[in-house]
Amino acid sequence: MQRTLVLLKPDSVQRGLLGELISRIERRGLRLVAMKLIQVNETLARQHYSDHITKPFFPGLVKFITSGPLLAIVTEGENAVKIIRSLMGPTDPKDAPPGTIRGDFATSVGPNLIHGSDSVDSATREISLFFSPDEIISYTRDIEKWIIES
Ligand code: IDP
Ligand code: MG
Repeated sequence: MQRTLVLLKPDSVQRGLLGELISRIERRGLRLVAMKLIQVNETLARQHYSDHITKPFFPGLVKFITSGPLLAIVTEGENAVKIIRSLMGPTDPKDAPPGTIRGDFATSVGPNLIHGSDSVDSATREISLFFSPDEIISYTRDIEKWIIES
């Protein structure tokens, strides 16, 4: 069982896509175990995107992610990290196939709607930036008793 951090970025809020995007995560079978609408400040933005600090797009990325409220979500389930990454599609929406979130709703690599942690280690780090342990509420769904370990 894995947890991963999803951010529905300020463009998702602005475009009224929160329900659509939450629905895609939920109906895929991942559980929403924490969720909050927040306005990210510059300190948190810089910590969250610290891997990209040397990239030319970093200042623009920090401006964008702090430009308005976003919805932060912790989602949990089998292979949650990879499943969210595949629901998102590639970083640049012009390479994202239809059926993915970026392939269905985005055109530009900046405002590309959604963040998902890229590994289990990143997920642990990023979740702890956005949520305290007591804000995460684990539960199971009855269907999960049929998961067969390989
Ligand atoms: P990811 O969101 O698919 O994991 P990353 O490479 O981690 O992609 O980049 C983080 C975010 O930085 C992207 O989602 C996008 O918003 C922004 N970004 C990445 N590459 C570029 C670029 O070349 N130009 C502008 N923004 C970029
Ligand atoms: Mg990334």
